[in-house]
Amino acid sequence: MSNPGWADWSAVEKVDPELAEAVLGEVARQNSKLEMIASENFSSPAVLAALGTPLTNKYAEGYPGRRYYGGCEFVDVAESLAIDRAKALFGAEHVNVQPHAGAQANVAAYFAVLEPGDTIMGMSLAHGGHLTHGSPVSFSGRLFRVAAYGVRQDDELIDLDEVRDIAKRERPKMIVAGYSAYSRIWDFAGFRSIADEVGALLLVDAAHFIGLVAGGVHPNPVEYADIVTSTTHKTLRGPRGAMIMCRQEHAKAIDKSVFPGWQGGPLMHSIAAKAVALTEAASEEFRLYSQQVVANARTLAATLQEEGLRIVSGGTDNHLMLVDLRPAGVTGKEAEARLDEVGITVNKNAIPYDPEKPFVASGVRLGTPALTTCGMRQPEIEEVGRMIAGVVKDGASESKRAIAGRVAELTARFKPYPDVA
Ligand code: DSN
Repeated sequence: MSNPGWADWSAVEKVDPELAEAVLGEVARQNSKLEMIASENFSSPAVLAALGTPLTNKYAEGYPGRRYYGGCEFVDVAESLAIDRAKALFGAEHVNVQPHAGAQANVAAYFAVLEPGDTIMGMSLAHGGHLTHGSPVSFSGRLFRVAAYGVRQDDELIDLDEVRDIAKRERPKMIVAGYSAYSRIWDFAGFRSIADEVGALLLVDAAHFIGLVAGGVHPNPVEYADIVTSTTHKTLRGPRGAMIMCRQEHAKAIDKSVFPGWQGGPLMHSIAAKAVALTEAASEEFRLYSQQVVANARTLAATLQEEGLRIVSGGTDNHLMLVDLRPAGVTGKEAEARLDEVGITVNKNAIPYDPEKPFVASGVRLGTPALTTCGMRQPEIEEVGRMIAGVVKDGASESKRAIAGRVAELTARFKPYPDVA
């Protein structure tokens, strides 16, 4: 097996061949399937290399220049680079790059400015929000009083008047904007003005679309929100992890809430990899990449519509879409399984006002960040769209075999890690 350039495989193979086999199996899977889960991406060899460094060994509770451990001079450089790059890229007054993941960023951000029992307003999970935006099964729904908003039934868009009405009635201390399954540009200015009207803070969870902001193809929530939380591994294409950006007035509270409030030692290898990803995200190459992500999503949505499938809200402005499979008479669960059989990886997803249970769901969520990283452009994406529609509409073994063959041809040309044998 060849060395991919970002890891010394021989060491892993020697010490733990069983684990090495699992890792290589996963890399081979990523290289040989069409990855269409909207929240996934393929980080670069430089990001992966940073993750695999001895920075993982270092304890560094505290922040650059103010640590509870000695020997932090180099990890201070890594963390300061990540902070400064995020500030410059997004125009943020303050950045904390220590949250281990998106949910941890949200819990730390909420507790920086709220007390248990306070009211938050977030988009309901069933309409495209996230578990941490107030779902009863997450800390957010258990520790806070929740007033949820959603999308209109007729056009499946957020109704700002309804959001305003709920906000006036429920008087939330904080409004959470952001999504994990909404395909339209969010009206940050509208949410800001509602928050101001009712005296609420505005938190934007930008986990899904922050890479599009970096690439200049999406409005920047930092200009509108008091606090912006984000993952670093989705459209931003960095390591698995998260960060929080905020106005200076919340800086101390955010930092205290992350550490010592909710986390212990920061993952310094991951923070180093965030620094690398942020420098990549500031590049011209990344700007072109982000434009292509959005162009590819538009092509995919249009292709599926031509094939008779319904796209929730009629289309997409970002990197993802929800496909209503009811016109094809298939559930999300069935479509996910069929697509998996031909080498296309997606997730079933509830659509707004879904008559099915979430584990069955009437839709699938599709995204273009990962395939765009592999170099696919509109012609390939159009073909992928036709294959998806083909599998969804016709589950016969023969047609699935033909499509699986074509998937194999495409993935042979468009791989995330072509150097891994
Ligand atoms: N799991 C992420 C997603 O798929 O959108 C959200 O946490």
